[in-house]
Amino acid sequence: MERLSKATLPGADGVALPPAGWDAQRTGIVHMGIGAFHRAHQAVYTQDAFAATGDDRWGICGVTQRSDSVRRQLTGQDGLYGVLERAVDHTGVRVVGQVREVLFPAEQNAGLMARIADPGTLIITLTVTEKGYRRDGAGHLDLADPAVAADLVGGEPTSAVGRLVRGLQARQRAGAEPVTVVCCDNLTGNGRVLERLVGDFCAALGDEDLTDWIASRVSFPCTMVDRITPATTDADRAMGQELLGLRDEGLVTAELFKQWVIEDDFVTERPAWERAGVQLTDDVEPFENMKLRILNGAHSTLAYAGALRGYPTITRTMADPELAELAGGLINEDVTPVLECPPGEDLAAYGAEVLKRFSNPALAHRTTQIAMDGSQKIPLRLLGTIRDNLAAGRNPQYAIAGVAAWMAYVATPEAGGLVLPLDDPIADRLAVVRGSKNARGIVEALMGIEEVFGADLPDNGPVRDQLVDDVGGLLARA
Ligand code: CS2
Repeated sequence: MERLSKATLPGADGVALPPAGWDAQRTGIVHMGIGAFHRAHQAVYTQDAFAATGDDRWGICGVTQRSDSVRRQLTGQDGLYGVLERAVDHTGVRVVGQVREVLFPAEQNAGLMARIADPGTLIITLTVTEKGYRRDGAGHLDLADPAVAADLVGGEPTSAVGRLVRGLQARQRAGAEPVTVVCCDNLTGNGRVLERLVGDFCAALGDEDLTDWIASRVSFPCTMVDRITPATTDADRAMGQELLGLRDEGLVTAELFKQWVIEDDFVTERPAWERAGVQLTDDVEPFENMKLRILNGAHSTLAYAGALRGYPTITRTMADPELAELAGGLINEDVTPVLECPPGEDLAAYGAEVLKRFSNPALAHRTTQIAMDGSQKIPLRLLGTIRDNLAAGRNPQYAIAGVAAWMAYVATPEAGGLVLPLDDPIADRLAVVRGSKNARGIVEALMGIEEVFGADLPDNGPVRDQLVDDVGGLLARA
């Protein structure tokens, strides 16, 4: 079968094509971490803004992190790929042509530095995952991390923050104009977090000129990003092929829903993203907390609890009434009562919609995919809810059950025929409880990890006791 490309661009039913002129766009955005999420989210919004305005300055230069697979997938297709959109009553493909270039920094570091320094580049966006920021327990850049330490010495950078700062340094030296850096990862106050890490890197370099240049010429707006984008399966690829009539090696799969809220803090021009449905606001934090605590909190809880019952997907987990009730209880009893409602949102409706999205039978979102990197996700997704409830004199039993599910998952190598991989940046430290059946021992060992639980929670007897009960119950069943 022929491959998707400019020459073979299809016109089949159910396939939406990129707007005319897609391939003549200039590059105005550098995106670090070009995985499936970026291609299904920011790239789609940017293409829609191009379709609405004809402003052709916002082609994307995608930067891979560790492997060159996305470069291989897209360069053989003139940058084109399909987004397979799947809902109960809708299946369609949108072809995206917004990514005009893909760089693999391990081989093209000079190209990346030049791209960031280029005056045509006005925006740098990032999706490098929670762990990609390499923070220490206090939220600062982990200077002891080997990649960070090496990036500070010099040579070709390999960490996300190292690449970004070395690129900004090249931009400063080239005398280029300001640039806006937009963090699109699921972190509370993501823009502030990244700004601080960049500051830490510059301070460690001892480069005061660069620090001053960044303070006066770079802004770091916060964002909330949302679209469920499971890893593409063989069935998705077969469906994409059928709809396109072509082979697409870059196909990504997503739900129809998408949301992007951006703090309106740009020191440069930007695409007219609001024409594509992006919400620009002065304060993103309430949106971020809503999304992290309701959607991601329930997602992680379902992933661990579902995997412990041998369920491979979130949809299968939601079909178990006990676990659907656990997610509903978390959202309605623990999260929303202590959450600030963002302007224009309705928390109850948002929560109900999230549960519906999780039940989408057309998506096969693997529980073990969401289970990855729990030590990085649990604090943002569940522990804030626990702390806010305790401060309000409430007992967050569902959020505690979610944390217990993570702990039981960490201790359980296999459940109901499903292998539960321990994929986490601190896997070696978590592994001490792997295979243990001693609930109290597991809870005490894991609660002792300060960068996850802080100094306050391990001292909370009632929380610890409930965790021990819950973990014991889960292990007895698994
Ligand atoms: C998921 C998220 O993998 C995970 O941890 O919870 O990727 C989730 O699908 C997205 O944040 C949805 O916007």
